[in-house]
Amino acid sequence: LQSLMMKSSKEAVQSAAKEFLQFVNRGVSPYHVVEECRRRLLQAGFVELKEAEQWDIKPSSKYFVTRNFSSLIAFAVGGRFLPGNGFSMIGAHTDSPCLRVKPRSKRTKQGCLQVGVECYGGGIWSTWFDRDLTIAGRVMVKSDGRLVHRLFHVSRPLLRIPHLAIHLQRDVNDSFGPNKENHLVPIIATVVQDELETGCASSGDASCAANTAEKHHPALVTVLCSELGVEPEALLDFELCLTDTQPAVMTAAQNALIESCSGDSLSKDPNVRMVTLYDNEEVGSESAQGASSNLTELILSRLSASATNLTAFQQAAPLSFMISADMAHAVHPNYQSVQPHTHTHTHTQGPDQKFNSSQRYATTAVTASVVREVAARVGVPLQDVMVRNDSPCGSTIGPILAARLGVPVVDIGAPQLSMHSIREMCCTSSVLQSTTLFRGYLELFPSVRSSLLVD
Ligand SMILES: *[C@@H]1O[C@H](CO)[C@@H](O)[C@H](O)[C@H]1NC(C)=O
Ligand SMILES: *[C@@H]1O[C@H](CO)[C@@H](O)[C@H](O)[C@H]1NC(C)=O
Ligand SMILES: *[C@@H]1O[C@H](CO)[C@@H](O)[C@H](O)[C@H]1NC(C)=O
Ligand SMILES: *[C@@H]1O[C@H](CO)[C@@H](O)[C@H](O)[C@H]1NC(C)=O
Ligand SMILES: CC(=O)N[C@H]1CO[C@H](CO)[C@@H](O)[C@@H]1O
Repeated sequence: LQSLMMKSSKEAVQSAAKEFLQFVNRGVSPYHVVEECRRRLLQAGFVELKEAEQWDIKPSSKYFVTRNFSSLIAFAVGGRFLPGNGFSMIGAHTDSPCLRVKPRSKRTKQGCLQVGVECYGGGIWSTWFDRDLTIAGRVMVKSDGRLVHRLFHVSRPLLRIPHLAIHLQRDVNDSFGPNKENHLVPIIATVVQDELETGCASSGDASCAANTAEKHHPALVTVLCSELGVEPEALLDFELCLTDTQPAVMTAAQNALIESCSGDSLSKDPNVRMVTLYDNEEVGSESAQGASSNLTELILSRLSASATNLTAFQQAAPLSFMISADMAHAVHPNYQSVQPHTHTHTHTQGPDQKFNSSQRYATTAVTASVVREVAARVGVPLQDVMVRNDSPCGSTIGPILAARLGVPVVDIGAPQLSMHSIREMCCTSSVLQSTTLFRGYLELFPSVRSSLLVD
């Protein structure tokens, strides 16, 4: 029996990890992450709402709302929810460090057609060299006089940032610090150049370009237009990320929400179960659709609104809770001497609770205890992580939301290696552990809270 159980749990780990990979491969830009989440939510019976419209929210029902096509908030209303009751929330982000095409990207050097890019977030830029890169994002197209948002993703390789030969930089293995303006400029790959041979030859840069099509090499414009089926004049603007693959921790949170609605626990839930996915975390969260915006506050106050109970929203905050779900640093076997943690931990022994008393992470003794109780009830191991006193410390959306909403928050992360590389690495078991923990939290939080905490 035990070997059978081990086999089935191994299969569950594998299938959760495979599902996750599919999500990662589709979530090539914040817009694609939101589109993929939207597709899965609609499939699971969630109803799409618009911020600008009036809402008629019913108990035991499921909804979602997006902002700027790059942030998304999904929620399932408990059957016993009343204005003033709490919110069981999980927050994560849709963006990741990457190179983005500049608004005027055309560059030509030594007969090479190049695409000027901007660095978004704090990436390990050396990992972007010698990779087959492609482009994904959203394009604003003018169609019948209207502005239309179109998603764009080509799966074949289009661009490459070549390394300089070792013969010309003998110290490359000892020190490789690319200059972000001069060295980090991709060349449009031969695939596209071949396509270009049929059209006109491009040269020069974009300094005197008069329209969108002239700001970029025809090689790039041709790919955009042929994929979208539009003429170059219809291209108004775009936000395009260079991509190989991207991390997408939020899939565990959203799957947990969808799965938590499958039984009958939602009908007895006094809370609203919610997953919030924000854009712009990698650049500080200050934007119309970032965690610092009042998007969350606006949604929570709409759901708490009551004609007879004017302080319902204020009363909901202390009854609510948020898991800020990000990633954490696993101990690197090759760099143990510089490992930043005071607590040893590995990337296989469960999600980390992240602590920093200077509030770089929002975890408190109370929020950590609540999650420990949930984890014990659903059988997921947890680790504790804190950096050394002489090491720098990262941060997340956790402290931002804790401060904005006045809601207790815990920072949790699946341990990973190569954080912010173009190819990050984490243990396959992390996906199922995270989904199980998050689902358990969404289903159990109100009862765990009332059994543990005295109001
Ligand atoms: C939408 O998000 C993108 C990417 O973060 C940003 O560049 C853009 O300015 C945003 N648009 C609006 C209308 O907020
Ligand atoms: C307002 O809502 C809270 C939380 O549900 C409840 O405890 C309180 O009694 C309500 N107040 C009124 C006046 O309905
Ligand atoms: C959101 O921010 C705007 C601008 O600062 C402010 O007018 C509005 O009251 C805020 N809404 C909430 C619910 O905080
Ligand atoms: C906590 O964060 C502060 C601010 O970044 C940092 O100076 C400090 O070293 C961190 N300490 C620990 C133990 O994480
Ligand atoms: C760390 C390392 O292997 N450095 C080597 C990188 O390559 C140059 C050129 O062959 C060597 O001189 C370095 O010792």
